[in-house]
Amino acid sequence: MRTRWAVGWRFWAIFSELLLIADCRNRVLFCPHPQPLSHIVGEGSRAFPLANWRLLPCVLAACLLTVVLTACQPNNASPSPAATNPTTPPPADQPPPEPDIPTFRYKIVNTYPHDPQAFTQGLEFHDGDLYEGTGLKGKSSLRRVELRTGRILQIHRLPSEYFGEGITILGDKLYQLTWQNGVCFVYDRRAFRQITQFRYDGEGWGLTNDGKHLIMSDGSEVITFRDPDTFAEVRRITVRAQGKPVKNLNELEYIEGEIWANIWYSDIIARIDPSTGIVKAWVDLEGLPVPNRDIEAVLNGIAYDRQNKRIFVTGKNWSKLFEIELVPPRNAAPTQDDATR
Ligand SMILES: [Ca+2]
Repeated sequence: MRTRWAVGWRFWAIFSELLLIADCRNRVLFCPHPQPLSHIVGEGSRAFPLANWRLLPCVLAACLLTVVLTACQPNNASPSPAATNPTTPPPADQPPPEPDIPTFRYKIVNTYPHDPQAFTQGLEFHDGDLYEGTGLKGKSSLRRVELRTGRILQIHRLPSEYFGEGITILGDKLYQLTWQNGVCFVYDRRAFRQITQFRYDGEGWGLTNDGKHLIMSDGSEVITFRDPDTFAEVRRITVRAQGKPVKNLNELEYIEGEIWANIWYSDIIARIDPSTGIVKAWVDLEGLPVPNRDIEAVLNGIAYDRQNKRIFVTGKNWSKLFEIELVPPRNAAPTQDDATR
């Protein structure tokens, strides 16, 4: 605004000077322009404005020019507030693009027998034995199994209305989800005696723990962390790979700071960052030698022996259970898998 006034004032000064020049040429008094100004104001001018109407077009042109230039003058001297104090926030920091997700393969280290009648929904290794939860109404159970022989050492059968799902051991307690019954049973780990039970909304699929919280899947891309004393949800993550949700997360295992999750109806395990939900790697178990495998006999069991860093996998009604080592993809950077091989 100040610049516009300055421009207007400048042209008003020129206009006034023209008046003065005209007056000078007529009165020759106090004239600041000793040279002839006929080229500016014209020959034979007289006292302006009333004395010399021939100067009128020039004056009007000067006024018009003043208005036009004032209107068009860029207001450089008074930058808009937006220029000095931008109200538009800078672009939010974009998360760095996720690198390509490496896919690990596997090597079979050992093969063990597995009950082909076990519709496996949960698997865990603890103190030298396997613990297994099985599903289907009327066939659901909780088992302790000898690894080497596959022999059932201890079993608790669920009432026929319950469809058993994932299991996990935390402290002296063993937790078992149900699929659509909305009930989590809590047992004494040694006696398989029920201590209590919790209710929850939605479906129960996989269960594991990080030593502090229960970690639960429900078939979606969401994993919830729950208080082991109340089963209340503490936090949740949404599992994504390259920005896209990964659904059908099923049986879970917590391995060296990662959540491993079977993806239902596939031979793929997602290795998930528990703080962000981002899939850090895949494990492709295609080709495991499972005889008589029908469409429902999907991969659905991961167990980890923390003391000896052994990984076990099996599936629904599989007659075998495999101990595997991971085989990294070519050019893969060294990872913690070196510790689990
Ligand atoms: Ca497991």
